[in-house]
Order: sequence, then structure tokens, then C-alpha cells
Amino acid sequence: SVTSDDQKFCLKEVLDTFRLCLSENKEVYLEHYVAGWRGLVRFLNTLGSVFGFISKDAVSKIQILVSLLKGEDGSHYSTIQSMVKYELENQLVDLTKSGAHPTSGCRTLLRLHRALRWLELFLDSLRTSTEDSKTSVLCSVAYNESLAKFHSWVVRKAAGMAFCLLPGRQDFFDIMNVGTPEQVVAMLGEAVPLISEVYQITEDLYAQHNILDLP
Ligand code: 1PX
Repeated sequence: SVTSDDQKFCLKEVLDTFRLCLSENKEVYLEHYVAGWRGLVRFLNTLGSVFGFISKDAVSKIQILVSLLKGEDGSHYSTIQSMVKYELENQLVDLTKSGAHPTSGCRTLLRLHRALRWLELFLDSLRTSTEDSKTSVLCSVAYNESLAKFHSWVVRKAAGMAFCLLPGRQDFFDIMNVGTPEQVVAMLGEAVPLISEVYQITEDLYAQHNILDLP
């Protein structure tokens, strides 16, 4: 029916949210960044409960950032740039080992930021994939090139097993609910540079402040 189609998940909406992330002077709005992740988690949840351990971790990180945004000092959290400046100037970040601030905005966002690199690589490989490509292979190649190096052996094993249960390329495209494979590829062609830009701006900011290895 029309109503159920209206409520169907659509990946394009998520990517439009990421589009809202960038301000005119290339700052990244935390509110939209977090909303983009929320949308991705909704997508992940439609893939089934084997991905639950991944979405749980993402949700807990999203919640930490939302509480900071909505908290007393929320005005300092409007952009990633202002968050980094505020937390560093006020010694709110554990820089070398976990201590008084184990859930700082900076360290929490860094985890999602690293996952965004995986997303960029995965979406780009989907974009250039062919009918006989396996999503599980694309996903694990992207993972091994990015997030895997930050994860323990146990997490890598669990992730590897979950990837094997990903739907095939065509079903995956259908769940994205964007249209024909050609339309999916076109949408990805817009999405990947956008995600890449948000990633790079954050990466440069973290590098500049020497906080790419927060515990
Ligand atoms: C069209 C494609 C859209 C796909 C959307 C899928 C969204 C995936 C969202 C993944 C978010 C993952 C966040 C992981 C953050 C993280 O690295 N956390 C670890 C470190 O945190 P800590 O606080 O301990 O320092 C934490 O240990 C992670 C535990 C959970 C396992 C994470 C496995 C990540 C695999 C990412 C690939 C997702 C595969 C989805 C398949 C579509």
C-alpha cells in the first residue's frame, strides 16, 4: 500500500542528512552527523539481529553525543570543531589512558569517525561492483582496510561472521530502496564524495590537534 511504501526505509534520506552536516565554512554540525548515524543504524537493524552487537555499540555512542548536545554545555557541541576546542581547552578528554573522562565527545566521535571511513570504502566498492560481486567480500575488504586495525581479535572474528550473513547485492540494493541498480549507483556516486569530505574534514581536525589515538 501507499502508506507502507511511505514509511519504508530509504537510504537517500540518510545521505541527505549527511549533506546537511557541512556548514558554509566547512564545519561539521554534530546534530546532523548524529542524525546520519541514526539513519544508518536503522538500515543496519533492517538486516537482522545478527548485526545487533554492531548497532548496539553505535547506538550507545550516538546516545553519548546526543546527551552532550542536549546537556548544560550543549552550546559548545554544535559543531565537531567547537566540541574539540571546548573539550581540549577544558581538559575534558583523556589523552593517553582512560581516566576521568572515558566517554568524552572527542573519543566517542572518533569511533564513529573511523567507522565512517569503512562506510566510504564499502559504498564506493558497491558503486563499482558488478552483478556477481559478493557484498560480504566487499564489506570485509573495506573493513580490513579501515576499522579492523582498531578492533580486537574477538570483535574482528564476530564482524567477519556477521558479514557472511549480509544479503546479496540485489537484495541489498532493494533494501536501500533507491530504485533501479542504475539509480543506486548514481546515488552512491553522489554519496561517496560527500561522506569522504565529511570524513576528511574530521580527520584533518583530529590530526591537527593530535587526537587521532584517543583511548
Ligand atoms: C548501504 C550501506 C549502509 C550500511 C550502513 C551500516 C551502518 C553500520 C554502522 C556501523 C557502526 C559501527 C560503529 C563501530 C564503532 C566501534 O568501532 N566501536 C568499537 C570500539 O569502541 P570502544 O568504545 O570499545 O573503544 C567497539 O569495540 C565495537 C564493537 C562492535 C563491533 C563493531 C564492528 C563494526 C563493523 C562495521 C561494519 C558494519 C557492517 C554493516 C553491514 C552493512
